This record gives sequence, structure tokens and C-alpha cells, in this order.
Amino acid sequence: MSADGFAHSPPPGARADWTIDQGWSGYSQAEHQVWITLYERQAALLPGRACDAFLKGLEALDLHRSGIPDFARINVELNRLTGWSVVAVPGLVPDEVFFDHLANRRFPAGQFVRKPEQLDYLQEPDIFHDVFGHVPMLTDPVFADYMAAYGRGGQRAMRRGQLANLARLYWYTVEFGLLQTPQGVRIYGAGIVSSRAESIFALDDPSPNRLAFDLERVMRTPYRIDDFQQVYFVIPSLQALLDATLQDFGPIYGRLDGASEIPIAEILPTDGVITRGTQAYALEKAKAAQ
Ligand code: HBI
Ligand code: FE
Repeated sequence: MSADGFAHSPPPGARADWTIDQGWSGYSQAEHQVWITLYERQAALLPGRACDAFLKGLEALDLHRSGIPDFARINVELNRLTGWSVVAVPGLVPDEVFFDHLANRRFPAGQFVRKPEQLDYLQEPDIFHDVFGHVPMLTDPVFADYMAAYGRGGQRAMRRGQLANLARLYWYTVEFGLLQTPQGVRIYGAGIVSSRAESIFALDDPSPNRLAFDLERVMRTPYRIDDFQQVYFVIPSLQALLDATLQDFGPIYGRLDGASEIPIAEILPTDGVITRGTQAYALEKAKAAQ
């Protein structure tokens, strides 16, 4: 039973766990070309922006220019490295299905490819967002453990009605996380690394806040689903992220129950500030929308 109380049944053609066959031989040349165009744009941009674990993962899985990867091929190496595998799904799956896959080291990746006119942004994760954005980090043993721990945490959070807080943790780490390194701040979040514009904005633009990661603070912070983030959280290491999830969330959930949401652009006196943003981008967009 999912969080909204309805038992979701899988769409026609999908198995009980919502997986489908990738059908790699069925992709058209035009679909492979969309992957190639996106891959080349990001491959040119990310050295010096994406973290080492991500760049090493791209190489390890041989995700390259020739087109959409065949999951059967990349799973051999991914499995050997961290026990993870990529499974194809038709699109977003119910939370309880999603968490069960993660807890069992299966990453559910959209099987479909965005249209050429959606090159810059699409709301629903397609195969480029999922496989280029998320899968390379799963070759890193520490991050791979974090993602499995997140899946188990999600299952517990559902039982405790804490899904919204846990979704914020996912959003500000797995999707939009930044990592402090001796060479400077680098990207590990899939939502950033799979987007040309946000790969630039997240590191270079003076508009967003960049704050030191703090698990409880992140769980109180709403996020944007329709535009660039107004705040990014920076972890000191992947190990620190994993360690943060290995604690008992019980007391945290207890404190969160009474805590108010933190306005998205606010900086608290207790925050570790890496950059104090101008919020110029978000203010500009809000004014234009009036
Ligand atoms: N399903 N396929 C897929 N991919 C996701 O990233 C995903 C999902 N279902 C739920 C979900 N993400 C979010 O609610 C997570 O925060 C749990
Ligand atoms: Fe994603």
C-alpha cells in the first residue's frame, strides 16, 4: 500500500515490481542521437565540474558517445563493482516500489528517451536523466551503500509517515547534491549533472545559497521541482553522507514533527555558509511570472 493509501497496480506490460524489458534493440537511430547529443554536451562540460567518483563511473561503465547503453551490458560491470544493477521501468513508480528496488540494489531507470524538443528539460526522469545522471555514482562503493541505505530508510519512513522529510533528503543529495573537494566544490547530484544549464548554475551562479550539509536542516527545507534550486547543500565527503544515514532516525523524526519548515531562501544563524546567494535568479523569475 503506497503513501496515498491506494494500492498501485503496475501498468499493462509491466511486471509486479513495475519493471519492463529495456528492449534495447528497439531504440531508433533518432533516439540514440538524442542520447549522443546530450552525452557530448555534458562530457565536454563536466570535467572540472563533476566529482571524481562520477567521472570514474562514466569511464568504468563505458557510457559513451555511441548511443543509449544496453542495461544488460553495463550491469555486468556495475554488478561486479558494487552489486547494483539498472532495471527498466516505464516512468515514475510508487514510492514503496521505488524504495524496495533501492533497498535491493536495483536502480529503476526510465526506459523512454526524451523528444529532441525536450533536450534542455523534462519533468519526468527519462533514460538520460536516470542512466547518465544517477548510474555512474552507483559505481562508487560508499555512494552505492548510501543509496541502498536510503532505500531501507524510505521503507521505514513510509511506515512512520515521514516520507516528505525523506524525499527532501533524496532531493538535496541524490538529485541536487554538491561535494566539497580540495580542488573546490564539485557536483554529484543527478539532477544537476544531467542538465547543461544547471551544471553551470549550481557551481558558478551567485544567485543560490550553498550551505554545509546538515541532515535535519535539509529535512526541513522545501525544494523546487520546476526550476533551478535556490539552495544547494554541500557534503564534506561521500562517507559523511553515508554516516549520516546510519544513525537512528527515530529521535530526528521526533524533533521534526514539531519543527516548522525553513523558508527555501533563508540562511539560519546555525548554517555553515559556503556562499550566501543573491537569489537574483529566483526573484527575477518570480517577477517575470507576475
Ligand atoms: N520512481 N522511477 C522512479 N524514479 C524516481 O526517481 C522516483 C520514483 N518514485 C518516487 C520517487 N522517485 C521520489 O518520491 C523519491 O523521493 C522517493
Ligand atoms: Fe532522478
